[in-house]
Amino acid sequence: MRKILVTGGLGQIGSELVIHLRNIYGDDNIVASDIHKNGDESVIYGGPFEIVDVLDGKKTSEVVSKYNVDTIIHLAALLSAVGEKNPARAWDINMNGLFNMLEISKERKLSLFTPSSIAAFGPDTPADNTPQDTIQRPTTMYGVTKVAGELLCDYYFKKYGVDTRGVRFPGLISYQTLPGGGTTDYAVHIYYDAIQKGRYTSYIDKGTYMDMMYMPDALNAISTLLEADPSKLIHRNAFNITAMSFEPEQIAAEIKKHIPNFEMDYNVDSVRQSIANSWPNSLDDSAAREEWGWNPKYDLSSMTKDMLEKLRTRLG
Ligand code: AKB
Repeated sequence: MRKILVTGGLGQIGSELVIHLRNIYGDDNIVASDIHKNGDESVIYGGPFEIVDVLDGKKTSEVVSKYNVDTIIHLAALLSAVGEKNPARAWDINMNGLFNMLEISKERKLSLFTPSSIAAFGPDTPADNTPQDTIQRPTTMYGVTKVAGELLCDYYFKKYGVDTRGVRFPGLISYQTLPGGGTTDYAVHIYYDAIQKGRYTSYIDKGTYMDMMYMPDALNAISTLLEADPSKLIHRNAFNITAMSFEPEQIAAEIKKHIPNFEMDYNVDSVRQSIANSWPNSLDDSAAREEWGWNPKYDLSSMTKDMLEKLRTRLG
């Protein structure tokens, strides 16, 4: 049975991934961690939890040793929009945090999963059906750290045999924990505002397509790739994966099917719009499908139905 340390365990992905992994591997085998606690009643604290700053390699290594961890899932990172506000901090956390996790993995012979992103692509990348192996010249600091991270993970695999694996996540949509500081966050906020206000002002412009995915598919992607047969993996860092691609008008139209009075207008944010413009419209995820059986369950329609139901229950 694996013993997994999850960094960024209270973030948008981490808070749901920890529960998903505890259901698979057992509560005691998943050590959640984050830089600080966040809400005393969090269900995460039902199993092992440690305060871990990924910039502190020594402390992280002690936690790995304390729990006999054999796998790190490294999620702690700054996202695209917040990274543009503070590029130096994005570089520090995203690169030095990952470097520390790779060094610990090398020394202690651990496996390491860390996500890359559609942000690893840039304006020179073919925007439609973006291939697995293609031009990667991103124009955000977040994207730069994601490409460098992919290369670094490949380096540790080839040079030291560290079992590194990763996916390029699109925008992730979920109802438990809000994302913090991304460009794709509009596709989460729109559901909250639809229920609470019946209207939404989009900071992403009409006609801007980006890849997206519902959180249950993202969680399955991580647990499936983690257990995938290594002999079948031609790629490792990192696989294109996607579940849907849409623009704001399409998500609004889907919400209107459930909330007929819902209305949307636009107040475009130039920073996040230019980031979105530099990213692909839709990814080709055939390598992930072929090499480890990637097969998402949710499309825009089934996701919208589930999101609205779950959020109505949560928000009352
Ligand atoms: C962001 O918008 O920064 C993230 C991502 C696509 O990596 N959601």
